[in-house]
Amino acid sequence: MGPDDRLPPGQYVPRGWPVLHYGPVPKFRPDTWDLRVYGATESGREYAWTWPQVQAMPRAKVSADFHCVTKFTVPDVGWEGVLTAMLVELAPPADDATHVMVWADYGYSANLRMIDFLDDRALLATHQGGEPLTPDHGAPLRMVVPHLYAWKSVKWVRAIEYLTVDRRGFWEERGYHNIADPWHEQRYSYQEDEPPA
Ligand SMILES: Nc1nc2c(c(=O)[nH]1)N[C@H]1C(S)=C(S)[C@@H](COP(=O)(O)O)O[C@H]1N2
Ligand SMILES: [Mo]
Repeated sequence: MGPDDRLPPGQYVPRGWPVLHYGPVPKFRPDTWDLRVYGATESGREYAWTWPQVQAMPRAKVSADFHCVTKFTVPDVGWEGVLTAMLVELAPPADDATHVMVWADYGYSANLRMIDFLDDRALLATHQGGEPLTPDHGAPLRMVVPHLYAWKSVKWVRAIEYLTVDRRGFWEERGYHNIADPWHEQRYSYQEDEPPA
C-alpha cells in the first residue's frame, strides 16, 4: 500500500508537525487545574478530577494519522493517555446523552456525536511520541479523535459536557462541518445540505 492510499482526499504529508490553533497558549497551573464532566450525566452529578487524579487513571496507547482541515496529515502520531471509553466508565452519561461538547481553556470548544467521542481510538492524551505534550500541542491534556478532522482534537481540555441536544462548537459555528469526517471530505458546513457522496 503506497502512502497515498491511506491519505484522505486532498491531504498531503508536511515536513514535521505543524502547530495550529486560534488564540494564545494557556498557562498550565497544576494547583488550580481540573478536568470536569458535567451536563447530562447518568447520576445527575458533576465530576471533577485534579491533575494527579487524571494522571492516576488507567492509560492506553493509540497510534494514528492526524488530519487537519487545512490539508496536512501527520502520519503515525503515537499518543498516550486516557481512552474516552474509560472516562465514561468513571463518569457515565445519561441514556439520552447523544453528543458531547469538549471545552478548552479560553472557551474554545468542539462538538462530537457520542459515537465519535466513544470511537475506540479516541482519547484524552497527556503524551505524544513518548514525551509529555508540549504547551503548543495542548499540555497537559488534549482530546484526540483521529478519525475526524483535527479541529475536533481540542487542546488544553478542561471539561466534557454531555448533551441531549447537539450544539455547534467554535469552528462548527464558523462555517466548518458539524461531523468532520476527512474520508468524506466533510470540511464546510454548506456540505451538510448535500446528499452523502
Ligand atoms: N483549544 C484549542 N484546540 C485546538 C485548536 C484551537 O484553536 N484551540 N485548533 C485545532 C486545530 S484546527 C488543529 S489542526 C489541531 C492542531 O493540533 P497541533 O497544534 O497539535 O498540531 O488542534 C486543534 N485543537
Ligand atoms: Mo486544523
